[in-house]
Amino acid sequence: MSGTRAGFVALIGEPNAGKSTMLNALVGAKLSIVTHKVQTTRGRIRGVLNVEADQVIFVDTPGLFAPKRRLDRAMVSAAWAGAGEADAVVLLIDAQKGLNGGVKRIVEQYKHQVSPDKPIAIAVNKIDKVRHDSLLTLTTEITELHDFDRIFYVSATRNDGLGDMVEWLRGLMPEGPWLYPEDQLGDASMRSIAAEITREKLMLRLHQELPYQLTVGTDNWEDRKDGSVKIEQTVYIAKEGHRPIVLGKGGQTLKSVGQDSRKELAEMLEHPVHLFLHVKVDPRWLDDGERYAEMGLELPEG
Ligand SMILES: Nc1nc2c(ncn2[C@@H]2O[C@H](COP(=O)(O)OP(=O)(O)OP(=O)(O)O)[C@@H](O)[C@H]2O)c(=O)[nH]1
Ligand SMILES: [Mg+2]
Repeated sequence: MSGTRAGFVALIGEPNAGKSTMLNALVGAKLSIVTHKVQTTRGRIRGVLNVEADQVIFVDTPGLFAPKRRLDRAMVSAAWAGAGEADAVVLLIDAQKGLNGGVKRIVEQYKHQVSPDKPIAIAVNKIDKVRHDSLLTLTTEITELHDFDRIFYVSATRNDGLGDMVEWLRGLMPEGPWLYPEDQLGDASMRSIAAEITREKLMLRLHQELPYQLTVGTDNWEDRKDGSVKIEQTVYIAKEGHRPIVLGKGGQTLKSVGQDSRKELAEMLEHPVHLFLHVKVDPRWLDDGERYAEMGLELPEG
């Protein structure tokens, strides 16, 4: 195809703004996990959208917040790297929260970290949750805060308003050959998507700090002759004391996590799935480069 364009658009914003929901809606597939909790996404996740001759590669990023722990720092620097590498940036905000301190800090940091020539739009997300007259005041505040190239009002869960945003972004992509084949939706391996799905189910079942002190890796993947898939995964936890909570009474918690994950994986793969979850205490996983690499992150200096 001649006259093609291809480029990257980073989706950035506070934790829970709806970046992963938007990525999945844009691509029409669940590539990135979503929960109602903050700091769900840990690495950069690419999703590819082809419209006519244009290929727009969206990059979902971890939420931007004031990082404390080592893992948090790795996540936040991955998000800024995503913005730095992209051809255009979309800053998502939650319409219900408006321009809170977190968003203002992101805009300040953005001015220092990212070239002023880079196109940036703000996407006011979750407009299904607010009265539309409240958006008038918000629009004035946004205009005063920064000279955004565009403001979009969207609902990622309802796939509302995303079409206009895509139209604008397409035109910003550099001319050149496509970077992914036409039928490829993303770049994450099935092993890593499967680990993320199990982590999503753990995040939904477990409370307080626990979801932030565990990670999941896929150890083994076997396509069997009978058409089924055998997947073995390890849930790494930081403390022996977390084991009984992750397992639950009589192993019930881990069992239902496994059932939920297996069900979703079977639907996604369109094959029966046998999922085996192991729990391993590794007090050092939060400092282990291999675990970071599995999430597409770099281990920051201690
Ligand atoms: N009502 C409503 N909820 C939304 C919308 N978009 C996302 N959500 C919800 O907001 C929550 C957070 O969504 P995510 O997509 O995980 O947010 P995120 O920005 O990726 O969060 P992190 O990965 O933690 O940075 C989930 O419960 C979503 O269902 C929307 O347009 N409307
Ligand atoms: Mg996310």
